[in-house]
Amino acid sequence: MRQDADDKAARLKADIAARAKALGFDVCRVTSADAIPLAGERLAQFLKDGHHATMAWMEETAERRSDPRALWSETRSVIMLGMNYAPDVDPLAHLDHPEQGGISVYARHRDYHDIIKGKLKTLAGQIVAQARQRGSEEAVDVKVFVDTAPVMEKPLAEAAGLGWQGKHTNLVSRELGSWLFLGAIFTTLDLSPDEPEVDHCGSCRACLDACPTDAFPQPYVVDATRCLSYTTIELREAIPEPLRAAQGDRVFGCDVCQEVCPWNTRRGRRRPLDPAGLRARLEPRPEWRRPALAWLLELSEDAWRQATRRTALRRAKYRGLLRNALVAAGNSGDRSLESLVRRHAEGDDDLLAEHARWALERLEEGPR
Ligand code: B12
Ligand code: SF4
Ligand code: SF4
Repeated sequence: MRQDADDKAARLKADIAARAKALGFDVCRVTSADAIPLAGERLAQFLKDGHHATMAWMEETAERRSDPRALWSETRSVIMLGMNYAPDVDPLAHLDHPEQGGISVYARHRDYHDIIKGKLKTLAGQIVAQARQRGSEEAVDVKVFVDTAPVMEKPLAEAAGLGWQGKHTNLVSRELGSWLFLGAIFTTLDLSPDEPEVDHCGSCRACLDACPTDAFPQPYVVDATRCLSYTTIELREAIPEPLRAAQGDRVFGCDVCQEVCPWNTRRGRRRPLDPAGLRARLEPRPEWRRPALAWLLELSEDAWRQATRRTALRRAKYRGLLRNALVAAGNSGDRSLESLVRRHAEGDDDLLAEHARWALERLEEGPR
């Protein structure tokens, strides 16, 4: 009897994994709802240290974020999914083109939230339908999450064995590296948990040493107040002056700690071909591979709205992108940008004018 039940459970899990694969996920594993006992404590310390900067929503949702059962008390199992988005070109190739803006790999194509959420919903629907077909006595319920919900996706993914949280805090998979979007399905189903992954960073500290702003107060902890991903995407105010030079050419997000990680570079990782046409959906939009700073500095709000339609780039807002482009222009050493920068220095937006004045001074200092 017991053997029968175990066989059934194993078949169910294998079926979910096969469906996930068919939908374009590269990895799908399971953990239990109580699998991250340390995460809440560590989140509390992160918040206490002010590492969340102005992201007040992290503090407001801390309790629900710390434990899947606090978010949804009926959760029994958590299905964690990963989708590889490795760039198709060397992400470090941009270093020779300071007149162009750097856009993080994750934001160059259609918004991953939409792509992954759609696929999670499809998979969740299939799981419920399958349970019904099996004549499950209890109704099976599911909830899907990607990024924006109060869910600690990285610790859950580590517990499910998708990878481990590297010293840069991102989840690294031995097979796929860290260019991996994460998504979660919480369910009332009792699924047997997979083995967690262990840390494979060893003595490496490449990400810690390469961070341009020294944003790691200690390995495995990021201080968002110093992280360029935060300052260029989440921060709505002025970019702190001491971080501006270190921003380099970046106008949206930062990938340095991932670019240098040997688990991404050693084996020339590429996105595996997938059966669900994902490759086309994750194809970078040409205008966002390496946008010219001159183009960005002239972009009207309407043109920005058009160009960022259905991309994650919207998160920085129009003004944020211009602010970032002004900093990158200041760092470019390209004096042909001066007249465009000056227009912003003379404009009515105080935030942009101040960044433009900084950029002009930096350009006037000449080549570095
Ligand atoms: C808030 C947030 C940010 C913030 C804060 C970053 C951070 N590290 O927390 C900012 C805006 C800076 C950010 C940046 C980025 N983000 Co972000 N972000 C999130 C979000 C919404 C929540 C993360 C969170 O809970 N942070 C709170 C801290 C406390 O949690 P934590 O990082 O897991 O911290 C753990 C460690 O510090 C560890 N720890 C603490 N002390 C110690 C000590 C030891 C010894 C050990 C072993 C561990 C340890 O314990 C903590 C809990 O487990 C998640 C989505 C989600 N809902 O989970 C996406 C997410 C983490 N982001 C993602 C991405 C892609 C990025 C960027 C790469 C984007 C970019 N290119 O610009 C950068 C990477 C920067 C970096 N090095 O982290 C992906 C990561 C995918 C992956 N493979 O891991 C996620 C999962 C979104 C997604 N669904 O795909 N992000
Ligand atoms: S994303 Fe960039 S700034 Fe942020 S921690 Fe990584 S290397 Fe540092
Ligand atoms: S660069 Fe090194 S220390 Fe950082 S996550 Fe990768 S393996 Fe770990």
